[in-house]
Amino acid sequence: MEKLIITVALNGAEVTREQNPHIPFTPEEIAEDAARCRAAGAAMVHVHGRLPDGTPTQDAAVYKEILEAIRARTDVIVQVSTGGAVGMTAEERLAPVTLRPEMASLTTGTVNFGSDVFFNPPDLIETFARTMRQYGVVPEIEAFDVGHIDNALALVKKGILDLPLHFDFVMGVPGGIAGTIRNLLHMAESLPPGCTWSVAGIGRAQLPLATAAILLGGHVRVGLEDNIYYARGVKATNLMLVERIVRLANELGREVATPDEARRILGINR
Ligand code: KMH
Ligand code: ZN
Repeated sequence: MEKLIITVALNGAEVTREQNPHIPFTPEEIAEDAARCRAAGAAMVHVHGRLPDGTPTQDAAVYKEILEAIRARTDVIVQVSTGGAVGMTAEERLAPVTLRPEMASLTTGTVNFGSDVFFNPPDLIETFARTMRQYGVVPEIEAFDVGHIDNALALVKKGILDLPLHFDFVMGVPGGIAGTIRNLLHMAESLPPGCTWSVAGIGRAQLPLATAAILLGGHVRVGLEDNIYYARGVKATNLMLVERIVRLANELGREVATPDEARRILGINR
């Protein structure tokens, strides 16, 4: 089995300080959290731009500061979000890709998102994929449901995406696929040979799905974007969530990948 890539989704676009006071907003806060999580075993961070008051932003200038602050502290892989926040325009969402980060998220389908809709029509997905290719950015396919895998594979057939792809199964969003082990098996078994995957379990689905991924040879995404609790009634920090996955991996006999080992597994050339 390949070593385990731990991704930490540090801040997201939706979580507020009222929900969890540890959520990083500024480039400095994000970079400090990234460095702490890297030291604990994370190989990659998935980041969203925020203004100092927490307002989500896809402004390239903000992402530039985030990338520079992280790179000044640590060698972790930085994956920018192109999901942004619900309601942002496609142009807004795509802006950070022009900075040529190592990776960017690419959601390959529309999904209900709580009481909102996370809108990803076919032309948006194709434009995002082509732009990532143009800027040499490796996509991470965010599949909120099993059909999103098929949508990504259809783009492979059209020559817009290349195999092998790396997928992140986002499971347990109200409106997307439920966060069950049976569904995880179905998602993993739906990939062509050579593709890699991680799972981002939302809320209480995070721990069981992460544990299953460690055992199945998948990879794991944790972090406050997806889950604000460590246990019932106990607010998490990103570091606590990463440290728990490292302990589990150690107990279960799966070695943890460094950022450079993760680059090799994911085909990222720095
Ligand atoms: N904020 C969500 C609507 C991504 O980062 O690519 C979408 C999201 C996905 O977070
Ligand atoms: Zn995100």
